[in-house]
Amino acid sequence: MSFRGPDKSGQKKGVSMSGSFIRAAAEEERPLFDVYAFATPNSVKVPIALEELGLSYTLHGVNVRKGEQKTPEFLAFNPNGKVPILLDRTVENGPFVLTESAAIFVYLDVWSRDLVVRIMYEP
Ligand SMILES: N[C@@H](CCC(=O)N[C@@H](CS)C(=O)NCC(=O)O)C(=O)O
Repeated sequence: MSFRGPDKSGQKKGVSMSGSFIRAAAEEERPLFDVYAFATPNSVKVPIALEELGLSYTLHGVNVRKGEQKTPEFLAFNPNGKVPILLDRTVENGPFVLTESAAIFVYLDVWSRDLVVRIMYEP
């Protein structure tokens, strides 16, 4: 399951990967992804996958024992109120928000396969 987080900018919506954004992020050492997670297997496997793929990310702790997954800020990204979630910051008009660890894995697999093509051939 995936969905877009709230868009308060009024910008046109649409999912479009950007090679130039990825190059700029790399040059400025800006992480490509944000991961919201807790110390559970479903959560931890997401940063493990990102490490294995060599993709940069910022890890945000969400303490599900304290109910931090039910705050309005978190629910704006995942109304299901569960971790992990992944925010892809390389998407124009993003971030693109993904939930469900298995869906995140499939997304990262496709994303990393397309990476070289996007960087080499997209403006
Ligand atoms: N099938 C989901 C399970 C997600 C899930 O159940 N996350 C738990 C932690 S492992 C959670 O956020 N629990 C808090 C709650 O349900 O309130 C996945 O693989 O991502």
